Amino acid sequence: MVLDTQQNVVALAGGVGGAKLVYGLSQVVPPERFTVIGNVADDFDLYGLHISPDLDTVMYTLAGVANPATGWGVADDTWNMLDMLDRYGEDVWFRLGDRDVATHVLRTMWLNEGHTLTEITARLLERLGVRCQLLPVTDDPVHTLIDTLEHGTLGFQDYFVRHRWQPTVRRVWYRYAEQACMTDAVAGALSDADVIIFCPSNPVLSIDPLLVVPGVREAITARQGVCVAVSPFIGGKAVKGPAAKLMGELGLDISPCGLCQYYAGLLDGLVIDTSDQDQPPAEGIPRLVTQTLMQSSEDKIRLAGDVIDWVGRLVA
Ligand code: FO1
Repeated sequence: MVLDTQQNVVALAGGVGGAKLVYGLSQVVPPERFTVIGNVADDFDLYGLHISPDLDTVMYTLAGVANPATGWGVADDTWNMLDMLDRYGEDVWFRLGDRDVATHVLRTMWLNEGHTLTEITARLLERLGVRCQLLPVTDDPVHTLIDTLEHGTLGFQDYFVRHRWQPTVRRVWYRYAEQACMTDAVAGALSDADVIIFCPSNPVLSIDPLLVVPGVREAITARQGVCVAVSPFIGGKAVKGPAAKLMGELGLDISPCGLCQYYAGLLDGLVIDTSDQDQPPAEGIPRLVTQTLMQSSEDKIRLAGDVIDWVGRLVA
């Protein structure tokens, strides 16, 4: 059911929750009108390879090869490389599947040849047969760092994977963000966007690292079209991952009103789950109440259709 939309739709996404809505949107928006802006602040180097987990999660999802059990990594992957690294006595805390490694090998090789992450991502997508655009927000390094009570400052993957997001978070910050440049492709996509959608990704760990890149927030504020967020919370809880725990530790309110405050000045609308419909509305921000839990492909496509439909009525 591809909608006959003439609207350019841009989704801001990171992580597994965001990728689910990206999949739904890719099924209802024509590919030439659909662009995803992806987070690179989770990127890191391991075994000499450059790994871009959030870009890969979105890319594998769009290509239909994502591991359905985890949401990250490649379906039907094997772990021979990891087993051998284990045999060598390496601490294999970050699970890189054999097929997944092919992506990191190519990305690292092309980076070493001087190509940008934007060019490399486009090339990987093309080779996987994906027709919409996935744009890293910047080609420059930005690193999410987490100040924790128990372990001091941790890199993102140390916090998220090695420590399974259990440490108490004191502060989240984005190293090198001020020096990073939004790419021309991202600037163009945002200025041509009729609809900007903040996917139900972790606001602090996935959406903020996009908004802190100089120019991104300004481009969204200067939009011609509308900008809406899909809440990642259902009944006051995160569907998956650390969003509710982490935002609680930072003293942030995860109610619909709290989310509108968090994205203050950016939103024309908020999509919330039916279980949150009794929560007070945020003044001046229209909302769509619908089922936001995405378990099946049908759920993802239905939610994407609901959002696009509603946004169309917001514009009219
Ligand atoms: N997440 C985990 O919880 N454990 C892993 O071992 C792990 C490996 C991994 C390998 C490649 C990849 O692209 C992603 C991977 N992830 C893993 C997910 C990823 O680190 C996080 O989901 C994101 O960075 C958070 O958005």
